[in-house]
Amino acid sequence: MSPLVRYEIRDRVAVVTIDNPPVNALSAGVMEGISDAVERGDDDADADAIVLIGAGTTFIAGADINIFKELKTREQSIERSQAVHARLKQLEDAGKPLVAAIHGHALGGGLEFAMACHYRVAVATARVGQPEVQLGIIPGAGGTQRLPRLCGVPLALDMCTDGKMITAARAKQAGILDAVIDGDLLEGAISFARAREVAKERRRTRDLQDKIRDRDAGLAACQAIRTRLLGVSRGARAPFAAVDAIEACITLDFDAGSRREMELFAECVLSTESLAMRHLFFAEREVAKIPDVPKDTPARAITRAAVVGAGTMGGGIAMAYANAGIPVLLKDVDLASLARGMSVIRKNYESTLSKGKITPEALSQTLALITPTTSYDGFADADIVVEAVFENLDLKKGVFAEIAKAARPDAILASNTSTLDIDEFAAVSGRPAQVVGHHFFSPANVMKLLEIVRGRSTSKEVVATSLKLAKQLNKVGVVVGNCFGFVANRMLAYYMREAYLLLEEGASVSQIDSAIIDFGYPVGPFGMQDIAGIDVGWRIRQYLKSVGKTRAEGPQSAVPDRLYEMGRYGQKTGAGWYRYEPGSRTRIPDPIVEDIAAEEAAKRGIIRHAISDEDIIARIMTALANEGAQVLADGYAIRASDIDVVYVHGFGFPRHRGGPMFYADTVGLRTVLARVNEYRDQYGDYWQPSPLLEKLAREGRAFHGDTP
Ligand code: T1G
Ligand code: NAD
Repeated sequence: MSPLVRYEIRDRVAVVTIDNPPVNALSAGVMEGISDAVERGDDDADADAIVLIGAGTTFIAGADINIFKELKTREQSIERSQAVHARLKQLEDAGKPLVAAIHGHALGGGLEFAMACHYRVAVATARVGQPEVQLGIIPGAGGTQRLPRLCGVPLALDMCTDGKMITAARAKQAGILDAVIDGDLLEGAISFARAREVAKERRRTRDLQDKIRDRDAGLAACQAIRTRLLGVSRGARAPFAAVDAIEACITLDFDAGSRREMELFAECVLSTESLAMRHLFFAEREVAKIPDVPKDTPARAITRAAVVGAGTMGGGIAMAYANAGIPVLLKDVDLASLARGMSVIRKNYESTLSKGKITPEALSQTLALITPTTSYDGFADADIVVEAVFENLDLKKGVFAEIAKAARPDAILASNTSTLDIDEFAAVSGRPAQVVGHHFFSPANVMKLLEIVRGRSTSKEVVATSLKLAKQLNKVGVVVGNCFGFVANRMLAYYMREAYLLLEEGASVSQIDSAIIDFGYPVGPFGMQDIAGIDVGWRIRQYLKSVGKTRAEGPQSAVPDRLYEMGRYGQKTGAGWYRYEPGSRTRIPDPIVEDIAAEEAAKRGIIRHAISDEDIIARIMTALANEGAQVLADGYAIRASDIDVVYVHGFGFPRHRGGPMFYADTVGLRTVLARVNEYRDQYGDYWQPSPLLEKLAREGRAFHGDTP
């Protein structure tokens, strides 16, 4: 018997317990251990039924994701799938009632094992799901064949294409679960199993037909979801493969459908898309591991907050706190600015309400957690104060001096600055250990990324508290160093430089944005700047000019400054790189911008020419990777994978491409280096390869260890 699977008899029921911490993943030996134990229970004269349960906090969180990197060929993958399918059939063929008892999560292979059992019971807090598409694969252990048989085609399609978990109540209602247990799960499962034994009931999921019988309705549901996916998958293949597999469940018998699933699984698991998404799965867990901040570093509880500046960001940040149930003061200079800020907040909540994503009661309760104010009264009760006023060094230093007086001595003082030096604020605060950057991304109540900017004196407790707070705010916290623009905006400067120059050289605003959207981003560089505000970038450039710096080496396009001077700040002024009808966020190309680009190109003696989408992507992604390498070499990011997490959660870099550093690895660093050198020769010395890029390319290595 595998040490990861225990066997005992309780009340004439064989209890098979999976014990593979932390999440009972189906690592090597676990699957074998389960089927051996079930076989033993089937033969055990002291057992009338069998219960499968997980030790610790969860049932089974699925296959061990680490295993997939061992799969190198289609044949190897199919062979492995055939072995898994055979084990699940063996479970299904057990002679005694076999009941899965679920707590925590039954995900992926975990739910597939449960569906191969005759019955499934769970506690009310359990969650079940097929999240495989979030790893660029599809269910590979019969999930696309058994799930529709239990809950019908439409729900199976939703679960296998969005990968989201559903509650036990929903799963019971849908027929995935047979009972929700109040009280002790094991006791409940044992009495459930015994009752089945008495009734001589044993139900094989693969024999069920009722919910897949209506072939036309099933096929129609598949077509409908394919159409919907076209609008949201952003180029990812796995969701469509999941639909193909479920379609096979409708059109073929169980064995042929399973075979089709194995083939589609093999295609997905060997894809770069899946490599990229598995890379991100682990990268998103690595970001919380800070080499010099041990896991047991005390993190303080954040129960009350205050935000200074009720503009685009301050308002969103206050919403993020309120959404997490944390009361927050929101201060601005005067009532007019405050009213403007609060009306944007109210409008955002009303739009969420109109989408049915919040109830009227929850809306008013959440909104009530935000207290607008024009004074610092009450700031002494806050565990954290976040500054989000205009991007101006002197203004922010003044505000930091004020909040340092108003806030409790142990309160954390955070700045949402996009680019400025955190140590400057620490110096005026009189408590540098409490000062940290909390760089949210616009819209702050939506974007998942929180760049945690560590100043020279920021304490480990403040770093640990910031990481814990990020989770509390449902954000992904990434600890970065304190350089100009930190990680996200420092690299963004090169992304935008190339976008501006490509525009001057002949590509249009919408061509560049569509190329980036086809690559998989939700919005292109110009559409994004219209959301964030062209004025924010202008303020940063003004500050840099005042200190004799630029954001990125090389030619500085004057187009964005000219738009600023025309009062075109983007969505907030109805025009920016695009035009917007009043009250609409639909981007309308504006020839005025193209004319300005042509004028500026002429001033710089540029002969405008047609540019391909491939060249646009190559230029922009090469600029990102090269500067990313420099950020790593300078030590402002702990790992290359942290940069990937920053770009996926901060700017919507497509998950199925893994992030800018992972994507560069898939292109090959020798190719990336060759491009940097080619661009230097073609466009100028401002293109300089990062020494780290040169070194890794020379050694045939990648940013993430061995080449993917
Ligand atoms: N394989 C390997 N390691 C895993 C793992 C898995 N499936 N799930 C979690 N871990 C590790 C994780 O890296 C972390 O490690 C630790 O466990 C705690 O995780 C055949 C093909 C269950 C909701 O996609 O969604 O089944 O960082 O920090 O926040 O059809 O983990 O501590 O070293 O995330 O409490 C499908 C993945 C697999 C579920 C718990 N299953 N896991 O969240 O803890 S494919 C999934 C999760 C499959 C079949 C197919 C979450 C969780 P470390 P954590 P958490
Ligand atoms: P904004 O212009 O929309 O809002 C700034 C607000 O600060 C205004 O309401 C203003 O009245 C208020 N303010 C100014 N001085 C103040 C003071 N002394 N006390 C209280 N309130 C004061 O700007 P924004 O886009 O919200 O940017 C705010 C900060 O967030 C900047 O540092 C910016 O760089 C940073 N940031 C912006 C974005 C973005 O996409 N807009 C993203 C991340 C970070």
